[in-house]
Amino acid sequence: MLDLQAIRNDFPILDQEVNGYPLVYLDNAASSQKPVQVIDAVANYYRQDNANVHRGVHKLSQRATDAYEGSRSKVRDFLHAKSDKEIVFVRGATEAINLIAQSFVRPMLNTGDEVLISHMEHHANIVPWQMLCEQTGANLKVIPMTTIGELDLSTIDELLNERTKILAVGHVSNALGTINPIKDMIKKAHAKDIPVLIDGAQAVPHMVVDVQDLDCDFYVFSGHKMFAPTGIGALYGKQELLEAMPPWQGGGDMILSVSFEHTQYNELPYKFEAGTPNIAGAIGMGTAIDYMQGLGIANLAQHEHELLVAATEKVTALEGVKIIGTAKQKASVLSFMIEGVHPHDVGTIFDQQGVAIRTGHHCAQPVMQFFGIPATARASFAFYNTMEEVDALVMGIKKVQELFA
Ligand code: C6P
Repeated sequence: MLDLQAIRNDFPILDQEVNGYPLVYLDNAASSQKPVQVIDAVANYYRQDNANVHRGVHKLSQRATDAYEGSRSKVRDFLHAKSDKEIVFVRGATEAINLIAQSFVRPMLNTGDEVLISHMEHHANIVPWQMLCEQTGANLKVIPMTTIGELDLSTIDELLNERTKILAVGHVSNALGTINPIKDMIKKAHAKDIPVLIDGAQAVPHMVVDVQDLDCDFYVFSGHKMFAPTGIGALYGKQELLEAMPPWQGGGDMILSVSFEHTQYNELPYKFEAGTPNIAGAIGMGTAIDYMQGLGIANLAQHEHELLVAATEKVTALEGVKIIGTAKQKASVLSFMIEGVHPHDVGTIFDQQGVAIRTGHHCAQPVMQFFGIPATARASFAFYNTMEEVDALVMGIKKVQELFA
């Protein structure tokens, strides 16, 4: 059992009123809130240790380097990766996907080759591949989706073929909440020697992830959705693949030696971390991992599951409301439409009652196109949410219906 009041006390931002109501924050899929432990870790770094990493012999630089590299080890442990060399700090999931597209996939793509994604991807896992296909003459292929928002894997054996150079798929859909059967998909792709990238942006805040058990080649996520600061995230890559890849960006710290004739690149993971990194962000992300692990990620997942089940039951029972995305396996996200009301109006009326949800296409326009809708209203839960907040969601819907009756 989680002590929710104690947990909520760790998140100072939750204790405020918005438009005269207690804030109900249900926009965690867009960005989660930060516990005081993370805020303090970032502040203390700037107060006590601030210096550049890997460069100075002086004490502050050593402390900054230790804290930064300590966070890398925490991410390695969090993902159950083999080695710190497999963890590259990036700005977030978006940057990690672009890095893999340009450094790993681009050199092996020829005209007529294929990149395979799914219909429920976030734009961050569509557009970099589309750009790559335009650059190389390759084709983007899409795994279809069913009307309940599950991947339709009936044609996966044909979609994974000798032309496929990578499968890039989301672990959890941000627009629908669907948990995809990525372990099976990875197995199928590997049977044909096709590497797999998993976009874990919506998974890591909600479940234990074990990249060795999944056997994925690459796994990416953003810190800000898992209680860490913005502007930091991680790319996991199997060491032998990262070793063989060229650097993506050039600059300081990613080199061993430079002359005008030749540059020798640094070893992993520094080869992929050109320039001064987001040191404070990495430290904050390590602290966020400590925080989640301290509470037990499985406990957090269980509580969120109960919130989602309760919210789904209550919203399903309402007349004139349709849930978009009713997959059997879901995490955190409840997307819905209220009959006769544009989702943006829903969001505005919710805000007037202090309830923060996201409305729009959620950077997943192909999902909206599939369902023939412009947008949805989306409530997304984190472990600090309560059953009372589920009730606030239901009340919010009723209020919208009253106003639009
Ligand atoms: N989704 C949402 O409201 P960045 O922007 O790099 O931190 O994360 C991009 C991203 C990639 N994949 C998935 C599955 C995501 O959900 C996101 C971000 C937010 O749903 C903001 S658009």
